[in-house]
Amino acid sequence: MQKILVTGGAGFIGSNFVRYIYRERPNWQIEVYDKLTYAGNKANISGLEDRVTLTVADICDEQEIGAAIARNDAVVHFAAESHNDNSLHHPWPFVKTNIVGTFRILESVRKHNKRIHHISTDEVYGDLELDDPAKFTPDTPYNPSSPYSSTKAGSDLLVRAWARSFGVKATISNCSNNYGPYQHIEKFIPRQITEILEGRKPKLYGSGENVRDWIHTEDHSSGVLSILEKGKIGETYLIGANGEENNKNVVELILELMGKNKSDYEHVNDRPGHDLRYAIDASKLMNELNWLPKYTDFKSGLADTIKWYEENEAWWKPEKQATEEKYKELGR
Ligand code: NAD
Ligand code: TDX
Repeated sequence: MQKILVTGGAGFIGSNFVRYIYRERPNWQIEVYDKLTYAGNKANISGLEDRVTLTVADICDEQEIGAAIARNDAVVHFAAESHNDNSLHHPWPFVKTNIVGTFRILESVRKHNKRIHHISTDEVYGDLELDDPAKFTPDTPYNPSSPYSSTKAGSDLLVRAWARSFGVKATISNCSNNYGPYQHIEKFIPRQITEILEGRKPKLYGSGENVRDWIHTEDHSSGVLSILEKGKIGETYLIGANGEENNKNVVELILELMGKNKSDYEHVNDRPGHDLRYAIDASKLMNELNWLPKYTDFKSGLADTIKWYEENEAWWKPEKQATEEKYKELGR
């Protein structure tokens, strides 16, 4: 593999993946293909220009995406509308980008006989009870709750059908909640860090008992590279790092790491249909492809992430007011 197309490569996880590949595969050329929505930012991939190019276009644009796929060896497909709260209020962009956009990509990789790795989420499996010893496995039935997760589930099913019916060389990964640098401040962890930096209190939805299975974005990147290079065509792999934490504990830890009183947060309206718990069993990826997460010390990963937001105020500040205005309308 010499040339890869990374859709959504100017977003949070995509840009971390681009940096990872730039470092780990010095002979690869990377073309980022990104519409630069509110969630995409050119600055996320700056400084890599000798081996990374940027094409600003929509994955739903048949001509543009077709030409980009034709000039590369493989596509890693991160581009999506990614925020659950947005999907509850404006679902159409989710249907369009996540389902129609993935359809366009599949038709093009089919035509040009290219390899595709599709990035997805553990949310396609729905949620688990707090006291359930079970975790999601690749055999867990799909049962998505929100417009976001249902459109991601739809995109996964399209990929599976194109692999089976047309022999498209596809793999899929479903990963748990990522954290790390360059994450948009609408998301849970960066929202709380930047609220504290602005002198306000963190905001916990509902009781705060909901559990997420946190993984550092570097570990997501290494999992994706393993699957891209060694994964079996047609297979689905789950990526997770045994990082279950409830939201209340995460908020308390952020407050403690930022030198504040642990109880200095507020409860706000809950998210409608709020999934209770996610948990990933990544043993297939570990056993079959010898993958292991490295950044499993959540406290130190969180401390590094806090430091990144403290040092990169110019990156997030321009988005802060508009993001909080959106939340204000929702009472969250
Ligand atoms: P993000 O919202 O930060 O980035 C999405 C990127 O896609 C942005 O750069 C945006 O400009 C681009 N994009 C959106 N619509 C587009 C379109 N129509 N055409 C071209 N580009 C478009 O999202 P993220 O958190 O980095 O998530 C990336 C992928 O990983 C998504 O597929 C998401 O479902 C998946 N995922 C995310 C998480 C998580 O915790 N954030 C966990 C598991 C899986
Ligand atoms: O201010 C907040 N307060 C709060 O309690 C926000 C923004 C969120 N929350 C809660 C809701 C969730 O239980 O924190 C948890 C995490 O919320 P999000 O960051 O919105 O993530 P989530 O809904 O879990 O989805 C994320 O992980 C799976 C990503 O956004 C998805 O793209 C990915 O597929």
